[in-house]
Amino acid sequence: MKNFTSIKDVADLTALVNLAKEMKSNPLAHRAAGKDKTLVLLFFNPSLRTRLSTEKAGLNLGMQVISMNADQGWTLEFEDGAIMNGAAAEHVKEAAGVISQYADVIGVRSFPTLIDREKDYQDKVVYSFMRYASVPVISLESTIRHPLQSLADVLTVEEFKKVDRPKVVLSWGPHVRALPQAVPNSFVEWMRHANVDLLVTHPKGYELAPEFMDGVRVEYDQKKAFEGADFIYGKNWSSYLDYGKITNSDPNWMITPDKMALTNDAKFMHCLPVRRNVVVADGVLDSPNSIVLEVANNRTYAAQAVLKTILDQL
Ligand code: AN0
Ligand code: CP
Repeated sequence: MKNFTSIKDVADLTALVNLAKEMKSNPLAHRAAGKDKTLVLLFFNPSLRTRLSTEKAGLNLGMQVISMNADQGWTLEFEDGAIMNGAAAEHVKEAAGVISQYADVIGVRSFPTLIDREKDYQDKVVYSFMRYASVPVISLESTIRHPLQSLADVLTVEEFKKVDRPKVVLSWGPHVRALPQAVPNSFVEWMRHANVDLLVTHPKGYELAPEFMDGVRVEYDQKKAFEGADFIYGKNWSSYLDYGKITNSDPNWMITPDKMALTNDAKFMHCLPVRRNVVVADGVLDSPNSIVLEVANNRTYAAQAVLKTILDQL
């Protein structure tokens, strides 16, 4: 694994999940792996979980960790051949090259514009860093994917499943703001490589990009989708078809205890942050079946497995 931006960078998912389990059982066992190595994390957008869990993963491996908020006052140019007489003070060619002088591994978070679909789906920020950095790059949630989240999601399902091939339902829920499709895109991309029966439910108009959904089952009746589910994964996303728009905010799509009662005593998962009583009702988040904090805990070990794999190859 040179870089980590999608499932395509993973040679053996089972082996990576097993490594994450091993990290969880003894988080400080590999402190020598990252000795004298520096992890630099760049955040073009805010983060609570990704920032703290990836920092902690690096620290657990003995790395030195530097995080930088890159969301204000530092505008980069990403276009080849640009005449830089606008707002951007620096080209990613120099920026990625310079950071590579200080870092052994670089992490980058960059959200979509949700305005220009074609441009967003080129995932330019993370791929530009990969192209111009001379050290490995990991995605801390790119424009269209969130692989560290998805690895933690696969690990969590693996830990909590009661049957060999559980029914996992990704359910859209309403939200007041337009959110990226990165988490659901990635969730689908990873779960179809895991041993699960995957079903996606959302209102008409919220279909995800065909490049992620090819062959994945969709059920437009949320209640029907919940029947017999072993895991419900709640998440809002904005429309891909009417790009970046909120085309439906029907409160009847909120995930409620009544709907959870239709499942096979399903565990409830969410990547967080979550808006209570908008996406998901208190009664679900506060129930014993909610494992949202365990998902967040697993973010550390997902990141630690990825960093360990990369460090071993430096
Ligand atoms: C972000 C998103 O939906 O992609 C981050 C979640 C991991 N969520 C918000 O901005 C609320
Ligand atoms: N789940 C997740 O990535 O959360 P943050 O946006 O807080 O990092």
